[in-house]
Amino acid sequence: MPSTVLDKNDYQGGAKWGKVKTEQAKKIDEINRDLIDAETYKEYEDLEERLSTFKTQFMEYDTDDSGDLDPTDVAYMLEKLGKNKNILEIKKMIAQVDLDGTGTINYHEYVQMMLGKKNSILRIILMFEEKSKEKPGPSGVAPVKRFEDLP
Ligand SMILES: [Ca+2]
Repeated sequence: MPSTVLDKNDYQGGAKWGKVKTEQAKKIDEINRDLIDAETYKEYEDLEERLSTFKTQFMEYDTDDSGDLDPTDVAYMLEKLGKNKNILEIKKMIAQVDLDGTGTINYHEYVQMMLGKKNSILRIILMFEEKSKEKPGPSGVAPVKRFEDLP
């Protein structure tokens, strides 16, 4: 029987995986603190809350903890939001927010995408998702969201 090989594709847990996740969280916390200090987005009164949401989202979608959202991560994200896109569409979406041209979205670019002036398809999809979470509808019947209506 072959011995268990621990490589970077083993995401099933364990101390190693936990450590990477913790490091990522720390890094993002630092960036968030800097962003709050820098006052770049001071027009957002609830900036701290927003950044904390972005952190959770980003870490959830960064499935391999690389610190960047690559096309695979974005495909996963869109799938979770109920929007399946092909790789070409995904690459186009990334290109809209990929400021340094790496073909991936780092945390800075993610925040810029969500809070910056420029609009993008990904931002619209994510904003839409956030809104639908905000109001669950006390009567139990939430309005039907039509993802097909999005670009
Ligand atoms: Ca990038």
